[in-house]
Parts: sequence; C-alpha cells; structure tokens
Amino acid sequence: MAVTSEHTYDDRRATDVDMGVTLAGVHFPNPVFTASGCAAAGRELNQFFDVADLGGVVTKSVMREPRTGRPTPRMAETPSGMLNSIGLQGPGIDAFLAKDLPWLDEHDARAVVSIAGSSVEEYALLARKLRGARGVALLEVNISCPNVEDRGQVFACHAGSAAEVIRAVRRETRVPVFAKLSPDVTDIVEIASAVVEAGANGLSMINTLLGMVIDTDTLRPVLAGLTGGLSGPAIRPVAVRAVWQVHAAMPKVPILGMGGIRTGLDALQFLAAGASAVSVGTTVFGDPGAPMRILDELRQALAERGHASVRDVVGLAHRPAVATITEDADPPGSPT
Ligand code: RRO
Repeated sequence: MAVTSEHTYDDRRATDVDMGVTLAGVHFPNPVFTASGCAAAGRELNQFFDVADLGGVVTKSVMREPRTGRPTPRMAETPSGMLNSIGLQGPGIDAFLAKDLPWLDEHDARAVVSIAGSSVEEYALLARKLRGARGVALLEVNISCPNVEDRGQVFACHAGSAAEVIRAVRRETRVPVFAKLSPDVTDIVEIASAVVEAGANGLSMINTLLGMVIDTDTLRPVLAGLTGGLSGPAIRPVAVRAVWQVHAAMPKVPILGMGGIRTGLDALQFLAAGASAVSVGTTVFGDPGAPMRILDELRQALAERGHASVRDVVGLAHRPAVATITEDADPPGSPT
C-alpha cells in the first residue's frame, strides 16, 4: 500500500485493528453478520460481496415443512422502518439441508442456522435433523417471530415456554445455541435469564416489535395479516437498551445484537452496550453491500478511537461516567 496521504495512515491503522470475535467458543473473523430473514440463505448477497467475508450468515428461520407464508400485502413502510408480515415462508428443513446449507459450506461461509417451530417438539426435531450437518457454526433458536397465528407461539414472551424450547434444543445438539429474544416483554432480563438457565450459550437481540399500519383511505390495516414486525432504525434505541440491560445482568453471556444498524457507528453502539457481534438486517433491502461497508466503517471507527481489537469495546458503555466538575460546584461534603 502506498503511503502518500493522511488517509493512508488512517487506513493502515484501521487494517491493524483485530476484528476477530469469539461467540460461545466459536471463532469468527469479524463481528458483522447478516440478520435472519433479510438475506435468505446468503445466495443473493453473494453477487454483491463474498459471503465468506462476513462474520457469519444468519439464515432465514427454517421450519419442519415448506411454507408459503402469509397472504400479501406483507410489507409496509413506516417512518425510519418497515413492517413485515412474511409468516415464516421457507423451503422446510429437508430442502434447506439438501441445498442451502451445502451452498453456504461450499462458499466458506459460517452459517448461523435459525430454526423456528410451532411446538417444543418441532424445535427439537429441527435441532436433531441439523445434528452433524457440515458448516453449522451456531444455532439461532427463533422463539420470537411475531407473525404467527397464535400469540401463544411467541415462546419468548413467557419465561417458562422460552426455557422449555431451549432445554429441548440443547438436548439435541452439540452446537452452541443462541436464543432470539423479543422486545415485546415487560422484563427482557427475566426471559434472558430463563433461557440461559435452560442452556442457551448466547442471546440474539432483538427480533422485530409487533406493529400495525392503517390505510387512511380504506381505514383497514395495510397488511393482510393485520399486524407485522417493525424493524429498521426506528427500533435501534429499543434494541440498544435491551442489549444494555441484559449485558448489565449477565456480562459473561455473548450477545449477537441487531435492530436498525445502518452504519459502523450504529454497530459500535451495540458493541459498547454489550454485544460481541452484530447482525445487519433491514438496510440490506435498499443497500445490499451494507454489511461490508458497515464492517469497514466499524474498523475505521475503532482505529480512530485507538482500539487495537474490536473485543476491547464490548460493554464499554457500562463503565462509570466521568464526573463533570463545574467551577461553582461545592466539593462533596462541604458545609452548606
Ligand atoms: O417470517 C416472519 O414473518 C418473521 C420472522 Br420468522 C421473525 O422472526 N421476525 C419477523 O419480523 N418476521
């Protein structure tokens, strides 16, 4: 690399930053992953960059049987976000194992396989079917899809049901298990503690928030499925807050953070809140190259702040604030 300008100096420092991360004992070359549901099984993104250059590819949640999903319309734009009501469309586990997973393995991608079920037994069966499959780095257990017919199937909204699913999956696999949590709960730390107690090795946070848009001409919900999951920058502060709360309660549990990440600085917020890696989702619909740009921006931001490793910033926002001393303030303990 020619050293001819100030910029080259920054670039050289940026390339010195160690971007490697380890999640539940599994090493990834960098902390930028795709988000489940936003890049299918990675094929489409491979036209824009090499999927092996991602930290990992998180696949669309797969179920036991092929599914066509919910009726259309199933997308609606919102300020700084979008609503989806896909309804777990997918090929089913057998086709996934025959086609998608081998494709990811052949392309040297690290697959984080997201599974979803409508019963505890279905989750267990999926984990069993994936046992021994090549190229599975982690299992992401999606217990928080908002687009199901029965809200009772949003296992992540009840500590007991969430734990039951994770316990059943844990029994069937040796691969580290990440539980994907919903923000639509009163106390996310309670749910996080329950799934960790049940054997989750890490947490993916957060899934979309349940929302609705009404068409003001028809005065009916825009989505055929009525409600949908809200994603995009609108939910980022909710996600950062959730990551913060869970990291504060369980600092040793690895977190894959997601929710409205569009830039390297957005990713940095999640890391400082306590995530060890991040997933980039909604933004890839409009900007498919975003994960690589975000990775470069994050590397640059870390270099500019003097960090030698991305691991150094994980949870940094939890350190005590530096006290601000104002000139007319009385020193503590001075007589009033
Ligand atoms: O397929 C979906 O409708 C969907 C899923 Br599985 C999920 O986890 N989150 C979401 O917003 N949509």
